[in-house]
Amino acid sequence: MPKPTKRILSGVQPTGNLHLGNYLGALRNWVRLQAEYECFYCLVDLHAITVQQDAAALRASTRDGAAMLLAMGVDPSKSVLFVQSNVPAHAELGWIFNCVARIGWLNRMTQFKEKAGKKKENATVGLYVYPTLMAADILVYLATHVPVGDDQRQHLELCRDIAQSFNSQCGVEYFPLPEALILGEATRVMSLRDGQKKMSKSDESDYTRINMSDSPDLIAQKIRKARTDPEPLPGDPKGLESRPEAKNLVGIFAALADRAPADVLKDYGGAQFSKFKEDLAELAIAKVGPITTEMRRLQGDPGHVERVLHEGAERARAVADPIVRDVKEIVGFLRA
Ligand code: AQP
Repeated sequence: MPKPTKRILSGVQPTGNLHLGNYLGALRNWVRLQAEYECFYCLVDLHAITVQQDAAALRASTRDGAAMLLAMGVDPSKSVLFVQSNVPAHAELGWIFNCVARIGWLNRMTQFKEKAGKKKENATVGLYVYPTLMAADILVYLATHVPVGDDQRQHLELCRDIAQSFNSQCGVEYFPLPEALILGEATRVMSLRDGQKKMSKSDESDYTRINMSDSPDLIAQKIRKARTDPEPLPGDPKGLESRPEAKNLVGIFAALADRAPADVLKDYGGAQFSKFKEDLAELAIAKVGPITTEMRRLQGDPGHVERVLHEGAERARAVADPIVRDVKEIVGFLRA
């Protein structure tokens, strides 16, 4: 079988609301990359259960997550959209990779440290081995490129280490070394309340993020209340150093407007935040609003969303299953 040269895999957790960080850091690029790559996009529910979930809420947010991705422009006639747990090959390869990755490698993962926090001993084993499953998600399609936000850079490096280690341990050139695609002006969108913390679904305060399902009024209110400093905006990006909240808002503006931050500051250098925030709110509402409307329409047609996911899982299994069969052969498992 010829190996793909331009194949993408990326995933998003179906937990809670997708936010502007997910959108600008990753999901918007998913849509753009469809023109150039063969794309596999999944809702990673196996990753979601690394922390405790309510079953009914998980099911509902998986459906809603799929509706949101379709509303953003993921096109099932171009890309394969599916739910991770519907393709058992991910978990099978994940186990094999648990037997390739070293404890020392996982101990270096900063996301585990952040998510487990002070209660490390109480975190699930699943949360600890999250990056080996993520490597399986990617490599079970022999994906060559992975569009992600900057926070996933370290996990991608681990995925390459696993691929390389598997290849050399088994004396094969089977897995590619996938490249991260970290694209755009907002690869790390920060919390609206703290410019040092990433915007995140699991932050307790809803005012730290703009959800893709927020109403226009709520978006405007959150931007008005976003933390800033008392200085006016600088005339160029150098003036944003050591002003994390200002830098974040300018980055969000630039990404939404598809402009460089320097270009945005040409218009706003010397302006007060009140004026800038008003324009930012207008821009965010103009970009997010149509997606929310389409998402609501799709929520009213769950049959369509389920059909897309069912067909996506079939197409994903057709690619992943033969790859796992190859891997089992390479590892030395007896065929059934
Ligand atoms: N703040 C962010 N800025 C830029 N990109 C981001 N991503 C997440 N947050 C930001 C990117 O979104 C994609 C999907 O992320 P995910 O839902 O699978 O997991 P996550 O990175 O753990 O997202 P959250 O919001 O931080 O979820 P919780 O709070 O549950 O941990 C990824 O490509 C990610 O890089």
